[in-house]
Amino acid sequence: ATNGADGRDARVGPVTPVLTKRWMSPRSWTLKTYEQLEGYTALRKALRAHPDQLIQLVKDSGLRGRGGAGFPAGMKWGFIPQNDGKPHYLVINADEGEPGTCKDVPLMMADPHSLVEGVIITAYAIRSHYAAIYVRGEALHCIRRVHAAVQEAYRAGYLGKDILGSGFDLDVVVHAGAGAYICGEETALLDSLEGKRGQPRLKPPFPATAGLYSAPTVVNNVETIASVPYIVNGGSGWFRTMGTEKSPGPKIYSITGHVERPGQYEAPLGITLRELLKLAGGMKDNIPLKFWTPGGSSTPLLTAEHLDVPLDFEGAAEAGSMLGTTAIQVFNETVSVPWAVMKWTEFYEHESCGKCTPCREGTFWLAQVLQRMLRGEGTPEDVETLLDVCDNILGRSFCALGDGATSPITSAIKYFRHEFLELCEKNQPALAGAQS
Ligand code: L3W
Ligand code: SF4
Repeated sequence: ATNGADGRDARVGPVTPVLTKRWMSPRSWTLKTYEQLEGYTALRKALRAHPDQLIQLVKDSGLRGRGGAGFPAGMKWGFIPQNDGKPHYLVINADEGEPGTCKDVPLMMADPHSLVEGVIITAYAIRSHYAAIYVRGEALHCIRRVHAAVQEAYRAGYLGKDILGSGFDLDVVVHAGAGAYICGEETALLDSLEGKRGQPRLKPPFPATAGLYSAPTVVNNVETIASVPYIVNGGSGWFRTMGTEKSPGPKIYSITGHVERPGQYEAPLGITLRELLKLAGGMKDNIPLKFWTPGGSSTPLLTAEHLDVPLDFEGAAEAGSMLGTTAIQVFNETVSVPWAVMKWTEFYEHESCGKCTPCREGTFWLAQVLQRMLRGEGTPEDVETLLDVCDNILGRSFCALGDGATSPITSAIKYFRHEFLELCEKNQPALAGAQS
């Protein structure tokens, strides 16, 4: 497929599985299957290279962080001081908790060794001898699976002392989170790993300068690190044949909601929702699309007008949203927008860590006002109140959670103000959202 919408970039490329290519193989999560399907060949190649060459390779590939922000991975690795004789850490953010996001857990369930191999190569590149994989606590099945893969890798000599006779040592621990969304924020995650209550730290300093135990630390998302072995084997040029100039490579889009076949769909960055819907079997029961999120509830929602937006970092931003985690949540015409927004807001109210006032108090009041509207007790002024509270959160909160909480509300009012006003004018309890 090509994005084809505006001819902006013809390099989106074919929908050829890369990250998901082993997912349908029998017992794809085992070391045996992984090794039969090129597993750990990239590690052997990487250990023969100089760490700096690997950092340059990832820089050249243009790989950008797959956790939401799209920061260039190679540049992040390059921030780690080299040959300083001090500890460096690699931490994998596997705390997948963004509403609608379901791509890292499936990846770890289906192909955990691609993550483990990526971890070893990355640790070698940044000269770290200790890595932690911080997995979302609710995903117990996933914690067990990644832990089993790490144990297999130890037994096979891919982890531990003198890996494959290279002289490089690495220990990896799998750490279970305790169910807080905020621990997906990288510095809260680091505090949690250190045994403290998970709350965001002031940035800068960024983790690359002062991270785990104040040592230089690379924090990367699961999908980012699982992409690394393919780049080592395929080369940066091959990686750049997929996706767009500024957002190269393949991506796992998770599609939930009113489509015929919800699930994970791998495609080059820059694919459009129109094309993804074809892969997902179209809209469920042919009921038309009303609104959707490109990357979880923290990314401003879009409408049926945006079906041809290229889903890469630039395309989503130009459309007034964000690529985020590529968690596409699709809602059809049966869904009340204010109802969906209220559910998301209740989530942010619950998950606000309470450290800063705009988010702690603001998310509480946003939920109160939305609940009042949905009970049929709102007034038209409540719409302005919502926008005013959002204005006092956005850019005034300590971390991205506060900003993210405003996205569904401000974007919903931008496109569907009439629905909020109608609710207030009818003054009767609204129907809960979709029936299915
Ligand atoms: C060194 C600098 N490092 C930036 C690093 C920084 C981080 C990365 C991106 O938020 C987004 C958020 C959510 N020197 C640096 C530097 N870095 N400048 O680059 O940093 P940043 O601050 O742009 O973003 P972030 O704090 O990582 C992530 C959005 O993703 N999101 C949420 C996703 C949720 C999950 C989950 O559930 N686990 O991923 C969805 O859209 O709103 O905007 O590593 O250290 N000068
Ligand atoms: Fe905590 Fe919210 Fe403030 Fe982030 S914005 S530090 S989640 S209270």
